[in-house]
This record gives sequence, structure tokens and C-alpha cells, in this order.
Amino acid sequence: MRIAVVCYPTFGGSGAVATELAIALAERGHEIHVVSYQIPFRLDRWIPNLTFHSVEISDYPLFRHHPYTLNLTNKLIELVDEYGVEMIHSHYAIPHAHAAWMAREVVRDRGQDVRLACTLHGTDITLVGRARGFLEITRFAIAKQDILTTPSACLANETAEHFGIDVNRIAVIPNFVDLDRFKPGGNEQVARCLRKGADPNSVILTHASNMRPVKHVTDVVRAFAVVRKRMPAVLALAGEGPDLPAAEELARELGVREDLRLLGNSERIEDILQVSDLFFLPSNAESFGLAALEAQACGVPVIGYAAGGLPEVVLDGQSGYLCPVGGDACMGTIAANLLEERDRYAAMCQAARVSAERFAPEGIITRYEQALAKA
Ligand code: GMT
Repeated sequence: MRIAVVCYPTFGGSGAVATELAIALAERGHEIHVVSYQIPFRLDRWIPNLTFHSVEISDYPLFRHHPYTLNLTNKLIELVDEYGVEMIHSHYAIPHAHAAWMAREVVRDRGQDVRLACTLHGTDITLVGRARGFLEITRFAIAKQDILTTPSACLANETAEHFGIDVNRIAVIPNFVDLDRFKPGGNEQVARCLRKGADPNSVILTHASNMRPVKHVTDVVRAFAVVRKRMPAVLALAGEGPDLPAAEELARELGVREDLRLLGNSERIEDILQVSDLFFLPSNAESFGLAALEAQACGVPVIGYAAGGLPEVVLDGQSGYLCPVGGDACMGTIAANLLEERDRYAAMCQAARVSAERFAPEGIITRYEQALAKA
């Protein structure tokens, strides 16, 4: 197949999944054209059969906001013309599914055709797409796709409920993890850097995200403060986003600021996960939780909230624990208890890796390949 893969390039799950899927499909012999406004962060190697196309963004003094969707649409039309692209696979509906639909209208007007697939990733359905300013056009663009996929059954149900899509039209294809890259192990030097200035026996607790409100990063800090009262510990926060300053301020108020490690966006998140003792993901709506899967693959139990698709990824009581949304004290107590019971903790680390093995790439890529071929 000749496929245009449209995605966000920045740190975040949808861009990571889109890029890794694009690479895997190219390695299976498909001709892949990745389209975005900059090279996606996980597109870090040269792959035969895979070409990156940058969307040039038009600037003109009249435009208060750049009409990116139109530039993207134009690029997709060009790809159909120049490379004979047969399928546009959008990752994250807004505005990719809309641009794909417009591109198809244009090529159909010329007597050509292209098929449309869209993987809905999360807030395109649970938050942004449901906002009044996007709802109607998102409902339309989603309905026009030949195939829809979601990474969890939970997100498929939410799409059906809020966008009036027949749930049988949605293929649930979970995200996957490179089990050779994300594996137990760890570099002592990384651990030493994270513990610098703290007790050398500190446990390392980690959270990685785009620090948006949905991630409840202040709940991570509150849970950490509970653990910190019972044992030496540092909290590694990987990623950047709007709620980071509030998290830092709260850490100051709770007297744990000196135990916080603000790591920014990291291209090698596995280095941090591998030396972590526990991973926190207390989102109130998480369609899947790729970061939780990557942590488990590194043998790190996950403690989070029982919301969205996370229970499909983290097996409560086996590969981690899921507390009710808002239960930051619950997370902290469970974490501290677990870390104090070394045998139970060791068993859970092993179970975390086994849980992640359910999401090995091979079979999941095949499911995508089959779904795209059928569209
Ligand atoms: O939906 C978002 O907020 C962004 C999106 C992204 O681009 O990072 O994250 C979503 O997609 C990931 C990949 O499928 C999932 O692992 C995340 O759970 C999901 N985020 C949310 O649902 C909040």
C-alpha cells in the first residue's frame, strides 16, 4: 500500500504511535509518506520506503492564525498526484481527519480517489473534539472515514456515545511497545544523577506526560509527599506543559521541592523509566496510557487512577494499582506500602513486564495492516 501518515510531531503518544507504526509498515514493504509540520520526535533513523514531507505553513499579514489545515490538505493532494498515495491514515482527528476528507473531495473532483483511515487517540474524542467549537465538524470528519481505530475499547465506546458512530465500525487496536528498547535494566549513572543531592538510597518515583490538566500532575506531587514522609525518595517529572509550574509550587508548599527532578522532554525516556521504582499516571481520562505501557515494559509497576482505558493496560493488583480518581493519598499510601514489602514489590515488577508483553508489536502491526487493507 502507498500510505500517507498524518500526525503531530511533538512529544506525545499519538505522534509516537504514528511514527513507530509508519516505520514498521515501511519495514514490511509498504510505501510510507509521513506528513507533519516538522520531523516527528521518534523518526530518528533512515528507513527505506519511508519519506518525510514537511507541510509548509503559509504566512501572510492578513492571517491572524495560520490556516494549517489548508496547507496540510494541499500537501495531501500533492502526495496523491505525485506518488499515487492510496490511503491517508490520520492520527488524532483534529484537524487531520478534516484535511484528509477535504483532500479526498478535491481528488474525487478530478476523477481520482483515496481511502481514509483515522486513529482516534484520546482528547480528540474525550475533550477537544467534544468542545462546542469543534463538535459538529469533528463528528462529520470522523463519519466520513472509511475506517476508524481506537487504542482501547473504552475510547471506542466513548466515540460511539458522543459522536453517534456505530461501535462496530471502530476497530480496537491497542498501542504497542518495543520490548527490546523498553526492557528492565538500567544505567546506574542515570540513577546517581537523579539521586544527586538526596539520600543515595532514595527510591525513584516517576511521572512522564505533557503536564496538561487531564494528567493531574499535582496529584502526583501529593502522592509523592505521602511516600516521602515514610522513606527517602525523589520524584522525576519528565515532560513539559502548562501544569508544571503549579506542581513545582505545590512541592514547595509540601516541603518536597528539593526532592523533585524536573527533566523536561527526553528523547530517551527509557533511560529514566528503567531506573524508576514506580510510575504514577493519575489521569482522569486516559484513552490508553502509552507511558504506562512503556513503564511496565521496563518492569516498573504503575500506580494511577481507574479511569478511561488505563484498566485495559494496567492490571489492577497485578502490574500496578488503580485508585479512584482524586485518590492522591490512596496512591501515596499504596506506593509506600508496596515499596516496603520487597517480595510483593519484586513480584509486581515481574508481572509488569509480563503485562506489557501483551502489547508486543508484531501482532498489533498485522492488525493495523489488515484493517487498512480492508478499508
Ligand atoms: O489525546 C491527547 O491528549 C494527546 C495524545 C497524544 O498525542 O499524546 O494522547 C493520547 O494518545 C496516546 C496514544 O494513543 C494515548 O496513549 C494517551 O492515553 C492519549 N491521551 C489521553 O487520552 C489523555
